[in-house]
Amino acid sequence: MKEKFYITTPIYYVNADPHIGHAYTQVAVDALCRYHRMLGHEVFFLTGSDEHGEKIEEASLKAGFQKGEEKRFVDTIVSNFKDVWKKLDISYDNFIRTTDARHKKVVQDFLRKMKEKDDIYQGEYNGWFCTPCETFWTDTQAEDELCPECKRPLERLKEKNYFFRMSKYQKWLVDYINDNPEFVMPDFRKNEVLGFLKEGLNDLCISRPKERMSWGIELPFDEDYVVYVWFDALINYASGFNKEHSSDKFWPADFHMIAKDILRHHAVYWPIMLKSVGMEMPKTVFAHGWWKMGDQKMSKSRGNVANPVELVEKYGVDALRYFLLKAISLGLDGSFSEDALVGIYNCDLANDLGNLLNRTLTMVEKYFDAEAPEAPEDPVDPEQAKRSDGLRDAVIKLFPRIKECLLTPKLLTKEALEEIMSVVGKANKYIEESAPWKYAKEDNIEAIKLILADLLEVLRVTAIASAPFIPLTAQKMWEQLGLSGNLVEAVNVEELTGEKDPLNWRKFPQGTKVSKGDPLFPRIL
Ligand code: ME8
Repeated sequence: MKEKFYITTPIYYVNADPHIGHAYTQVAVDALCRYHRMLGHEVFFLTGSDEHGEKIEEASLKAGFQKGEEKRFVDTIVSNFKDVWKKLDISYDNFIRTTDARHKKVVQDFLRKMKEKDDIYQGEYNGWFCTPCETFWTDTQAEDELCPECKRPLERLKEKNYFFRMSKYQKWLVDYINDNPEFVMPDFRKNEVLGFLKEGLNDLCISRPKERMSWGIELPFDEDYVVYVWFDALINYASGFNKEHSSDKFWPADFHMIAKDILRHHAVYWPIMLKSVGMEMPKTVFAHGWWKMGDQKMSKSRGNVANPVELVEKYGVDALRYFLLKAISLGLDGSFSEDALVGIYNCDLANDLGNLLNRTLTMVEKYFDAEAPEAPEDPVDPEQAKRSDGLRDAVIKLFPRIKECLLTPKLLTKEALEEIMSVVGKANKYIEESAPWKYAKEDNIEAIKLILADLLEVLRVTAIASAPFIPLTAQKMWEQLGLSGNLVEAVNVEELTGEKDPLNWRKFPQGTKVSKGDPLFPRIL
């Protein structure tokens, strides 16, 4: 049976268009999915939109829609989100909307089960609420009446509501997190969650009286209330995980990718909700860091955002994808600047990767009439043979290294790209040190054959290795190398995993006609 891999992104609030923070999560998950698909795994990639709650209701009114017309408002924003994901080449399998009828039914089923178990009761909520974060806070947490998360003013709420008995599960959750070290990643986030749990866990207010806020899913046991938006939203992972909605082979999720701002919801509320209804736990909740503008979090409601579509139009989709994944280690924060993007573009993509392809193919055209040469069997000269062996040693380690970076809950995407670029850098250095032009002057064609056979092999391996991250570029490389068909379909899984033949070397088909095209990444001046 094929190995399955079910991964999710947060479902984003559709109160404004996405910025590069959202693009970041999408691109990281997309790269990981593409890698798993190349390994032959059966992947299910779920993304979507979070459409209920006060924040959306407010945005709808602000955009000029009447009360009751929220669905029309969210429809416009959802279609913008889908357009942006298309421009970023995001290969999701399903886009769940919390206004979907099926989702509503699953949410109500969850609530019914919890109520039957006596995990839901009625009481009075008297505390603080942050509308931009859609989050409740206690008196001790709400220092100066400001949201501890976003530092904006809180609203005081005192009303009759329904509560979820989270406190009952506190000890269970602490034990679960301690017993499952890969449940919350990176490690330092796990400690944060355990620290939060130490403070004691309050029951969670999970309803809103309709007379105050009606844009939500009705409670199945009280028509005067709608469900708190987070309770509704988290259940998307259970309602949207199968295209046909008929089989549960993907459950539980292998990976919930989120950012650190919503860690508590995913590492505390969500597992307790699942425990309450008797469902299996997700394997890993991974919280990445924030993209900031200066020292402030980039945020839709603050409006201090960088627009991914404008960046794609200016620099190309793979330049943005590459930058997002290479600029910061997944898990840490980073400051966005267009200068940094241009810097990484020129250095890695134009000077190193694009240039390696271009100069290699130029030489294949010049010395071998564009036909890939065969490497000579006997060493041409000891120095050159040594250089060639050095390059081979770097190349054969590449796929195993990428596997170590990507098939771990540590998820080292930046480090995987560094591995690829290190091989590209070595190949460029190999050209400088081997100086094929000198061999040309000496008419030593065998030496040039060796150099170019090596370089073509590096480029073949590099194209495969970079396909999850920069898929369009990888395919363009493949085509310029003269390799036929779709790169992903041509990939040999055993080669990727190194299981049968760990020696990925000299697989480039000799005699292939290369066809140099436009530079992959023209230098930005
Ligand atoms: O929280 N840096 O939706 P949301 C990095 N609807 N990532 C960022 C980011 C930034 N500056 N800003 C946003 C919600 N993100 C809920 C989720 S899930 C059941 C419900 C990304 O629109 C990051 O993935 O505020 C973060 O977790 C998510 O967008 C929050 O999106």
